[in-house]
Amino acid sequence: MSQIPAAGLLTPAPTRIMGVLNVTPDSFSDGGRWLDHAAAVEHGRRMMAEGADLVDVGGESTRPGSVRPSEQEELDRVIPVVENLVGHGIPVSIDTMRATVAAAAVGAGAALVNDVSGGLADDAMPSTVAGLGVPFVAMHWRGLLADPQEEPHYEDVVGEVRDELAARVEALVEEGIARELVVLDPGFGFSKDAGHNWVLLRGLAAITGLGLPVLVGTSRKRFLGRLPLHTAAPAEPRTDGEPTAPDERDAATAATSLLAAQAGAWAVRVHDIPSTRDALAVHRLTEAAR
Ligand code: PMM
Repeated sequence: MSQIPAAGLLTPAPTRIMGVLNVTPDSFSDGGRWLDHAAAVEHGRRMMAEGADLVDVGGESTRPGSVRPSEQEELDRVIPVVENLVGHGIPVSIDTMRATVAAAAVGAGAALVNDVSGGLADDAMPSTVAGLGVPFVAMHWRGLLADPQEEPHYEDVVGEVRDELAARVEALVEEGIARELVVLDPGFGFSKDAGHNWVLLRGLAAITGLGLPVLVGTSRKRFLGRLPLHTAAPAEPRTDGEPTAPDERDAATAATSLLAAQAGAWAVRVHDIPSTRDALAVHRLTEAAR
């Protein structure tokens, strides 16, 4: 099975675009839309045509309260889609917390494993990925370790996320994953409230400063749904009214993509490709202007 070489995938600038493809009934933004395999593949191909660099295929929603699919259900959702996209020459990452799913997806040609638990949900994940020899995205999420109802608490969210990710890297390397294949993700919205997300976005350079590639996933997340309605309004998120619908958050997402690129992120994980593609082009052209 053809695979995109890891080295090519992880080269630093310019910031890459990872297109989100959730083959789930219940993801918060695109749940249910791509459960049909043909529609999922079509959407993956469209995102590539629009400017994505790789497609992140996931079969499990992490939305609070969602019921985990069985391992077989997850495999049935994602593997045919991975196979088909790879068959079209598309670089694919597999978004999973299960080692068996990661191994099957890489067997089907996926080039990267993206684990929102950072390898903590399944004891077999680190050694499995070490054996597969593909890059591994370790995302920061305390939710698996703490009571999910518990409010996230940080004295210094940037410093604590940085230090916890750095410790995760050491643990993963200890389990056999090559350091140069680890990608870090601060985990926007995962055991972080809106205030934490804004501070983390401002402090992203501390995460990229760890010297490993960084993936940023802010796309359509709730903290982008309550922006002030007027520039003269206080620079604080609104607390009144309904948040905007997830697909109305793409302009805000594109702005975060620009900030991520400025902070040196390796890639951004987004639902809407054109808005982020243009934001990243603005960044690149400004950087190159003389
Ligand atoms: N967010 C979601 C799912 N997977 N993976 C990484 N690495 N980073 C993220 O921020 C992340 C992720 C949840 O969002 P979705 O429902 O839009 O997929």
